[in-house]
Formats: sequence, structure tokens, C-alpha cells
Amino acid sequence: MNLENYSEWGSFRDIEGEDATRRSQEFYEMIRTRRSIRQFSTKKIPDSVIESAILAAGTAPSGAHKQPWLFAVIENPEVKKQIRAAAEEEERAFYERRASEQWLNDLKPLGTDSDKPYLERASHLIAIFAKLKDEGDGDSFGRTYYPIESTCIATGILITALHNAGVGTLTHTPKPLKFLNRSLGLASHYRPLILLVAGYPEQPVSVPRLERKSLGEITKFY
Ligand code: IYR
Repeated sequence: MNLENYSEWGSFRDIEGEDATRRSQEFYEMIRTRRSIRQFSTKKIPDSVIESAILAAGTAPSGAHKQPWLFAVIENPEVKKQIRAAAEEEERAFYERRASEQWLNDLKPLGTDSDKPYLERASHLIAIFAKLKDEGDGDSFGRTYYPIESTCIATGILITALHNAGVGTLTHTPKPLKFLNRSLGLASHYRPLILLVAGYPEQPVSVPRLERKSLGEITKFY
């Protein structure tokens, strides 16, 4: 292993015993209250919260450190309106034609339909793109590696950071999402992955009754 490009990283300090346990439990207590939100108020998220959450997302590991992601932050009511119209068109096709009976059945507990008022109401939409190529010099393109995996990891951190700051999110994925490239003027090597709805939940906050799998169900220890 060639360590020529390495330098000392002072940020890692050993966290011992009880301290480690307490911190891991505190983090779990914080994140276990995250829920997908489908009723948003119109209250605005401060710019500073959006900015530091995106900086947090940008700390995700990525293939060959290419950081192959773009977070398109949308607050403009006209752009939201356009995105809502395009998303609802795809959703109507999904609910009326594309979705199988089984899929529709699986969605029943969530009570969702093609009406997506939160795409206009919520404070922000963050359209998340994976860069399938990197802009190089002039007309040439550089490569990116594992752009989709890397961007999904970054998205997880973004959702966690927003939740930690009291912001509710919904990972909305109308398919196909190509209309986002048109609405936002982005070339096709930007692959739209998720339209993240971000804002403050309408009070009192209401979410579907559901249970999370236990540790035993989601883990195998060797
Ligand atoms: N995209 C649709 C349908 C939908 C699909 C899944 I998988 C969900 O977990 C929730 C909804 C919609 O947003 O209504």
C-alpha cells in the first residue's frame, strides 16, 4: 500500500466503553423518530439548515472520491408547480395502468394516490442526481465510479441530517424521473434518483401505523 498521499487525520479519537455505548444509543434514539412525512406545512426551512445538511451529505464515501452527486435545491413556487404537474402525470399512469395489483395492495396501508400537493406546499424539493460522467476539460468527460451507490449513501446522510435538525422528508420517486432533467435544464449524464421533499410536518403530525423489523430480523451474526 502506497501512503504517499496520506497525511495525519486528527479527528478520530478513541471513544471507549460506556461512552461509545451511550453515543450509539443516543444516535439511535434520535434517528428512530424519523418517519416519512406526507403532510407538510408551508413553514420555510432556514437556508443555513439546508446548506449544512447538504454539506453533511457531501461527506459520503464515493467511488475514487469522485463525489458524483448533485443536489438541486428548489424553492421557487413556479418550478415546484411545474415539477408537481409532471410528477402527478407519471403518478396517474402508475396508479391507473403501470402498477401491478400486488404493488397497489402493498401500498394500501400508506394511503397514497397520484395527488401530490406536498410537491408545492413543502418548503423545499431537493432533486438528487447521480453523475454518470464527470465534466472534464472542454468537451471531454471524466469517469465516475459507483455513482448510484455513492449518491444513495449521500442521500441517507442528507435525510439523517435534516431529521436531526427537525426537518421532515419524503423520498419521492415517481418513475420515470427524466422530467426533472427537462425542468432543471440538466444534461442526461445527470441521472435523477430521488425527489426529496423537505419541510416541517403539518401539526399534529400524522403517519401510517407501522412497525420496524427487530435487530434479529435484519441481522445475521457470524
Ligand atoms: N411513487 C408512488 C407510489 C409509491 C411507491 C412506493 I414503492 C412507495 O413506498 C410509496 C408510493 C407515490 O409516490 O405515490
